[in-house]
Amino acid sequence: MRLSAYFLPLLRENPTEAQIVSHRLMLRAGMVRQSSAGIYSWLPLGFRVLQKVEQIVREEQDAAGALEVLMPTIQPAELWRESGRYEDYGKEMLRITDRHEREMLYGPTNEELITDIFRGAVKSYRDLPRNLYHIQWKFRDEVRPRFGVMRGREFLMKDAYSFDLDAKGAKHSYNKMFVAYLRTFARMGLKAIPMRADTGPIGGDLSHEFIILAETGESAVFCDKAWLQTDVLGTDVDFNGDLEPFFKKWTSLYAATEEMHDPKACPVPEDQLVSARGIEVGHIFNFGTKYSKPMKAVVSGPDGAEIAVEMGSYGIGVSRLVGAIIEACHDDAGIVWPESVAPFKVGLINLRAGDEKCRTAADDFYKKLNAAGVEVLYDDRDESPGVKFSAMDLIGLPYQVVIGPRGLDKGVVEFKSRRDGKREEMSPEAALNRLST
Ligand code: 5CA
Repeated sequence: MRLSAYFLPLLRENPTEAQIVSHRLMLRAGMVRQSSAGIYSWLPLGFRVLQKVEQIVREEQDAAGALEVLMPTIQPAELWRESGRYEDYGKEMLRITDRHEREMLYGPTNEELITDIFRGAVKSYRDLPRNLYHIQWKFRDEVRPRFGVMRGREFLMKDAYSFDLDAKGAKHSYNKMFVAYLRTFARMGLKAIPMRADTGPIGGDLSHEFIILAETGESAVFCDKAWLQTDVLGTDVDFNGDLEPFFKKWTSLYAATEEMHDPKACPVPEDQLVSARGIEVGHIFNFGTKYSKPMKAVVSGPDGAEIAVEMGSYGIGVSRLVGAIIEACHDDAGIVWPESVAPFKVGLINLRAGDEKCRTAADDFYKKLNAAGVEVLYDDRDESPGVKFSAMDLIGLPYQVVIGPRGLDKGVVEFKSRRDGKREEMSPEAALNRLST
């Protein structure tokens, strides 16, 4: 992509409305713009990151055996009356009336709708277990939308729903998602710690939040100091095998959210306990028959008797993750994207757009990167080197290749790694090689 033809409205100054670094950087780097409180448009650069995050989430859900669907954003109120949550949800739910005076709502979550789909289609225990997920916009009329996409009113969520015949099967489904989450966040370069959590309006008794430690996090959390040195799971897993050992291993070290932490009953001695703040990027729930019973989502068991299915639901804050990754990955100059979610892998800078030799060399290098399938943002604008360098540092692509007249005379380009700032001179071929692997 040529920057001269791109839509990247960068801001020089820190926007005053942004209180935390990720919000500031997302606005300054031209990733998002607010349309009204807690509601954002995603501009080209931000949208690319959102899609990368979404794709990692999708691949790991698929690997764990979940099946992707797409449910609508607008749901009928009747379904929520069946589960009893229509009144419970209160002002957080955006209620809509259509032209026929039918009560509708913009979905804050999808337990009711998926249960309705399931009960209409599945009648026998032979069709279990199943896990269905979608990645769809949600609306919650939060009292205090803040911190940009971190606590939005409209936000993108991955929500999965599992259906099992019995509690044992449901725990296995829970474990699958638990392990898939560890892998998902690790792939984004994040350390997300699974913590025992309260179930709130979703319900149930077994629940974990996945928390990234960050000073700007909204949740107060407590964990064993050893977590700070513990790496999260990044290896391949056989999802059909026994996952209980994984679950046990990653829950053996103490970690709990404020609501679940009782200082008097805490098993960790005070000097070994970390009290910190964290960002909740995922939340999983096992709630048994809370929805299947009132909504009559039943199957016939092996002996013909009706059984209410055991359910769980599993959420990931896809749009929140974009902010969370920036909170974890930035420096004074701007964002430092992990390669897996970077909007482009490399920024190509032509130092002298007006110089024929530089332009030919940079155009040629750009063509070769494209041919090799390397995602590149090419700064071909007629701007000063300082402007180009600070723009590239701000948007945080993992690598930069700088082509200028002095280097060209020596037959070299400059290769810079954004993370450590290390610069090396090398031939264009060597730089191409480095980027193609
Ligand atoms: N039905 C369940 C699981 S699918 C559910 O809705 N869980 S949740 O309420 O915990 O939300 C799932 C995830 O969505 C959270 O872990 C969080 O990462 C994200 N999320 C929740 N509210 C917001 C919000 N206002 N803005 C951005 N992300 C949010």
